[in-house]
Amino acid sequence: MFIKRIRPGNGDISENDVTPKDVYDQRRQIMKLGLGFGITAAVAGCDVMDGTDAEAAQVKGKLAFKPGPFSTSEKKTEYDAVTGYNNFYEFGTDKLDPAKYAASLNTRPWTVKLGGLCGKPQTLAIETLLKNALEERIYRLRCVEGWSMVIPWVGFPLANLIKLAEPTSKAKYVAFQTAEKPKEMRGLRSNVLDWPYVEGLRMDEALNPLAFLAVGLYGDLLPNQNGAPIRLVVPWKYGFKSIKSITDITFTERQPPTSWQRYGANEYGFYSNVNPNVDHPRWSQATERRIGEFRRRDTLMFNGYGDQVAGMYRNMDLKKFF
Ligand SMILES: Nc1nc2c(c(=O)[nH]1)N[C@H]1C(S)=C(S)[C@@H](COP(=O)(O)O)O[C@H]1N2
Ligand SMILES: [Mo]
Repeated sequence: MFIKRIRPGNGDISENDVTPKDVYDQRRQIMKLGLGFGITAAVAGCDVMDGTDAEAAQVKGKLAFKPGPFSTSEKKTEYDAVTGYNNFYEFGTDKLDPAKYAASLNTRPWTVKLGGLCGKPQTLAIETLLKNALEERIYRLRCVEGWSMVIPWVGFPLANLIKLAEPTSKAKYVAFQTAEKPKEMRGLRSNVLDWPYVEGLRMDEALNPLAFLAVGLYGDLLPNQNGAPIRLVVPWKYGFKSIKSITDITFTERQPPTSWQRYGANEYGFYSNVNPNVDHPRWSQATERRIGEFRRRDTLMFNGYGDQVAGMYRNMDLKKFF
């Protein structure tokens, strides 16, 4: 059986015999997530970890540091820049605000609720999700303001989580929501955006192996300013699609609203694919500044991930669906 193969040492006694039902169910969820995860890791030539205990031990200290299947060998952005220059409007609109103020967010306890059009709606504890984050993937994260970074994320494919919930055939989109905690998020006093922050992907985008949930960076847990305890990363889209501090993932039939579309639909579309040929109404998107570098670089179509993602947009006019 597959699960036994990736979990050597699993005895013949069913865990069901010795474990209370709720703990057993939670462990089964861990194993299911771990199974999908193990397959991805195996493709990358990594060893496959035990589904539970070894991972739990690792999460306490450093998260595993393994290159994932889509890692780049580009020079990484300095840790201090990755964690000191951020956008997270729940803590203010200045790029230095999140590092200053995000410590007030309490990320334990934390759950992520999977719901909407799916056969297995469920709420997962953050601990369950952390135990499955054994893969390092280094991606460029592009932001609409024309800056980019190379970040050694720790995370796992979003598809693994989606498959757990078994979305129905009616589910065409995935909606994401950030925590809304006014006492812990000083930025919520301002109405610069509608709260909570929301985002969305089409189902095929969400299932693309490049889309992932990050729980750490540089081998450690995510700092709050980078979206602790769990955030989305969509490497071929502008930075704002990568929603932080997620509490809800909901499967929908209709295209869900996004915070930046609500802010200005003529400026920010639903798709927001990195596209040097489609300018933002107020600025060119042809070049970007890699944080830590002086000279601007040409921005690459789909942030350089065209081989993985261009097929999803083959019949779409990307000037119209921007
Ligand atoms: N909840 C939430 N998620 C968010 C944002 C935000 O303000 N709130 N900002 C977005 C924008 S505009 C960018 S560019 C990226 C920045 O991610 P980083 O700070 O990890 O580089 O987060 C995105 N996710
Ligand atoms: Mo952004």
